[in-house]
Amino acid sequence: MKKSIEIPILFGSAGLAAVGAVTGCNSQKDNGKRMNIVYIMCDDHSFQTISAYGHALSQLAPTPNIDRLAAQGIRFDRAYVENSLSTPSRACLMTGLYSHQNGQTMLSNVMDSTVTFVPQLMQAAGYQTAVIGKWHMLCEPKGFDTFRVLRDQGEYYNPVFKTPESKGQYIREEGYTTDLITDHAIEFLENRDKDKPFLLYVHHKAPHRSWMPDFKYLDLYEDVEFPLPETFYDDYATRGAAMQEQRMRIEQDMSMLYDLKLYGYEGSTHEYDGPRMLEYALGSMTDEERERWYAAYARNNASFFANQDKMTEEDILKWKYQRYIKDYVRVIKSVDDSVGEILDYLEANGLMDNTMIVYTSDQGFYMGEHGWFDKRFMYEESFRTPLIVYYPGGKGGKTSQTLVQNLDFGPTFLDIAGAPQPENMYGVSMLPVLKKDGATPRKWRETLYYHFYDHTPEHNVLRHDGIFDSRYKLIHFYDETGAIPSYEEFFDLQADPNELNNVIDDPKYKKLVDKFSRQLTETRAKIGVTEY
Ligand code: SGN
Ligand code: CA
Repeated sequence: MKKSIEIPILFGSAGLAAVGAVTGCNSQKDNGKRMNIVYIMCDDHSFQTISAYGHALSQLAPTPNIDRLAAQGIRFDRAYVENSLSTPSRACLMTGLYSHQNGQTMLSNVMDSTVTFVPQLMQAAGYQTAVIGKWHMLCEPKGFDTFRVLRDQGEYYNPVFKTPESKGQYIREEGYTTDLITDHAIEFLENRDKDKPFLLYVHHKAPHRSWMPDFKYLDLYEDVEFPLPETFYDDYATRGAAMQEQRMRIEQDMSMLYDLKLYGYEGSTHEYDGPRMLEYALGSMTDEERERWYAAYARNNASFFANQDKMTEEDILKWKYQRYIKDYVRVIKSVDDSVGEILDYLEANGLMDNTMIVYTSDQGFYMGEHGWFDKRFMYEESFRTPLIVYYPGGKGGKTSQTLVQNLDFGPTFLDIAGAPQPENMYGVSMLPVLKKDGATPRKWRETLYYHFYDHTPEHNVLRHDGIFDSRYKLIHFYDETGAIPSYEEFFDLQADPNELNNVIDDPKYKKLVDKFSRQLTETRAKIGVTEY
């Protein structure tokens, strides 16, 4: 892999001290004047499964607590990420920098350890900081008064956590991970230094693959039939090699045992359906839990095995879709409970008047659109992410069409703390938007830049970057090995919200395509992207 270019980092340790001087709050008591921040981020949570967003799926599996937050806050309909994958997205959140700036372009590479983290700047500005849950970066947590982080992706049951006290060791805890993360988040709120404002990141592991629900929800929605998305049978016509060659199809890339828990099924040729991946998923359960688990799925698998001989390929595909969605929304049920518990705590402790609450995900996720699961692409379902923000004093129940990106969290948090935004952060503080109940300020960005790099065999999505302005989207696909020639796609989301019709060669769009190509070139130059 080529090394990303060096960008000077504005704040060294002298800069951190300067932040304290600017805010005047380095060591003084804040007396609760500056706003606290609770940032809740799930892993792979689609907006299609949050009922406040109104999608058909979520109407059958509602999220009353996330909706409760939306009823008091702002639902952003145009919130996007800059690289739709966990580790890069987390690195962007933590540094306020694009992937090519912080070096965390892919899942597996190591980011530049000299880069300043936003929580370091928040600490210097007088905030108490904590992160609880999924960390998923190879570097150590930096800038936190306390942390409790999962190993790698984390386990769904009885996970191991690392804390400052555990001295590099991971220690196993008993319970369902979503609940443990919630309990530890509340523990932090309870035990924090009440003289300081706080920034708490609550990072759920859920609902990441392989979508393992809590026991109490294993039968939930069993009798519900979830509708197929309009693009479920997309034939990928008009679009290029990346779409044809990806490996994210429910039909052939989702495994019957590891992903879909059809234990005892004998027809699988999927590489994940061997003992190694089953151990990966279920290995942290106790023997008794594993028995309960198998018994629950045996009950729900019985009708599949009873009808298997009569099932066509399409019947099997539809069964896979139902099982996938059901397990996914069961996992979401626990996440929604978690949001409810955190809101209850903040309400009961008089914190709602002075705490901003964010609910979001590290990217979007395909719930069968284009026949897919997973993410990575700049197409809407993965590029776009849910974002709901409660900002004290706001009217509540508002929706926002303002174009925002995960790059904006760093600048927003610093703005709330009254700390300056480092020059190398290209994001924009959302504070003016929040203060105006979601309305777009007169001077606001017109386009967003996206860049995905992690072209690995697991889901085989070609590298791509692109520009989007809320209506038109230009995507440039390229292959770092040179085996596939670069090409572009262009979509008009007003005419074609499902992005089925690539109009790159349509003369009607020529002027727009040229304009977007120019903007893409200019943006790359402005922010220092050298690989594309
Ligand atoms: C794992 C998953 C992939 C997923 C990546 C990235 N496979 O490798 O399906 O795309 O994580 O996800 S699994 O067999 O381990 O479940 S991310 O959210 O961390 O970016
Ligand atoms: Ca993720």
